[in-house]
Amino acid sequence: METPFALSGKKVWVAGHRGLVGSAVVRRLERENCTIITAGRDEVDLRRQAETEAFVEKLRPDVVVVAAAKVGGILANTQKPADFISDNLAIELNVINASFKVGVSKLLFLGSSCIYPKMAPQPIPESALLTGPLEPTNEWYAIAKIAGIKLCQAFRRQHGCDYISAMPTNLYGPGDNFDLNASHVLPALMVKIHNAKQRGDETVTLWGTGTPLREFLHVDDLADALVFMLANYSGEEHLNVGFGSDVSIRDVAGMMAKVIGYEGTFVFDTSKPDGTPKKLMDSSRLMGMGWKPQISLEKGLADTYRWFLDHVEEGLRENKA
Ligand code: GFB
Repeated sequence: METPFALSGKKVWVAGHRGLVGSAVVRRLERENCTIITAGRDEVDLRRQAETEAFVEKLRPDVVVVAAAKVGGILANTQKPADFISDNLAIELNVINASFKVGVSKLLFLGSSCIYPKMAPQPIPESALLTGPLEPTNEWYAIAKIAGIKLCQAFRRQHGCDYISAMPTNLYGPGDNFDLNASHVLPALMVKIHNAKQRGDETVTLWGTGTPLREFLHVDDLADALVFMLANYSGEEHLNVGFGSDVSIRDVAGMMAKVIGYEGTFVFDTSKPDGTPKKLMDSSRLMGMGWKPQISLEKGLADTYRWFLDHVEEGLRENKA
């Protein structure tokens, strides 16, 4: 296992290329001299072992980025615990086993900051994994992601595979899910505030108390970190990928209102869950290796809103017409 690892000339399979993370990884890899392999769910259902193995056997990638996952915000996680644990366990097990069978030389598994205990020390170091009880709203998803980290570690120990894991903080950016029942907070705020402005509503209702703190990273920064890790990291421990500072839900809603040009106020529906009070990650290991995020939250929100207007809002208007 040598670092740096050269992507040049390699066949790189981005599993989950239509998602927020996968599509950003594809955009970023287009700047590398590699061949990108993708397959939609219509071609291969990664929850099915035989289909996954047949696909990997046929295309024989050199490198795999496991960005395929069942993801969602706080409500979706609470409402569909079986889907979140079962789909994610199946996808990661099938992709990792199939990759091993064809001798993939580097694999990068993606987890999430919710793998850490609810009351982890802040900022959360990688070593906080499995030191306490999880946040109940997303423990099903978290357990599946912890199993993914352990799968990579086990293949490393038993077979010497160069499989690594990245744990991103809360992400946002172009290609996000804007469905209010399933989305994370930032796309939800964008839709709610945008609609309120269009309709001339004086208030927007947010979930919870508005006091939880979240760390937000633009997905293009994440994609850059992942390519950096593929090239420069080969270790058993997962690496945190964060922005470095957090913001309350109330404050980020204010930032979003500014971007959209909305002047109304926010009300809080405290019958909806807050989730974990704070989850700022300690990303000093990765940053110490030389990677840094480039996109400020202000700029990232403005760019994402432009993308939303061009892609999502336009589609909604056409559907209504
Ligand atoms: O982004 P989010 O759904 O997930 O919610 P988590 C973050 C915070 O925003 C919570 C509040 O305190 C929500 O109550 N919030 C306010 C809203 N208004 C809204 C709204 O309209 N929609 C949404 N979705 N939230 C996720 C996990 O937790 O973190 C995932 O569920 C994943 O599994 C992800 O790990 C990184 O940050 O609480």
